[in-house]
Amino acid sequence: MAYELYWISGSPYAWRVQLGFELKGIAYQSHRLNAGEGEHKSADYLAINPRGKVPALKDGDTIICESTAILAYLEAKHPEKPLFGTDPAAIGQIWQTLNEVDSFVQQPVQQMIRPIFFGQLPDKNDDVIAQAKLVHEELVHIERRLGASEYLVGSAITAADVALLPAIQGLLRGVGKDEAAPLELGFLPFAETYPNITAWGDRMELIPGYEKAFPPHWL
Ligand SMILES: N[C@@H](CCC(=O)N[C@@H](CS)C(=O)NCC(=O)O)C(=O)O
Repeated sequence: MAYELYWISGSPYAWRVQLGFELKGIAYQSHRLNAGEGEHKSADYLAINPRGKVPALKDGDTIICESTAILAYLEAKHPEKPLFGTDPAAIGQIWQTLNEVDSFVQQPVQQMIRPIFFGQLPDKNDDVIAQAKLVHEELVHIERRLGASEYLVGSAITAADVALLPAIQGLLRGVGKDEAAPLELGFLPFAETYPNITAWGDRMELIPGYEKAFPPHWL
């Protein structure tokens, strides 16, 4: 039976799972939910994920929610083309980085770009600036790491890279909006501020299936 993936366009958490499917070369049945119409809060979907959040994966009778858990589930079922490492040090470092991306990058990026996307400036200028400071603090660490290795953990793409990419793409989309310019958040030009992250992002865009996983409503 085919995997069934429930997702919303632009969700960084769903996007990382879609990238995981592409990297592993696994087919899935796509269920794109329309957030504007509240499809993720429908009774049918709440039966799959009672929190009404995406992504969710259905594999026969098995349902897995939470993006990182879905990636780990796929890894267990398809260990070829590993995304979670094969030796203890790499496995530990990948999980460490996944948690760091979620706590210290994705969260503040989300808090920073939401007010930009949802027309809440200038009221929320101070909040956005405060979150941007947190994002910079973390990107400095990541920039250093990507100066020392090709990917976040070693020389091959792992789940940590897959998780970081949508956060960076969301960040760039947010700070590139005209409304954000007066705030001078200090990210742009990104290639000058964070050259190693930019070069890593360019490599990540070469992932087979990158275009397929790209949020359709951003095109
Ligand atoms: N920790 C979860 C986060 C999932 C999440 O927050 N998804 C958002 C989309 S980015 C969502 O479904 N939001 C809809 C809502 O809360 O109404 C994961 O890793 O999957």
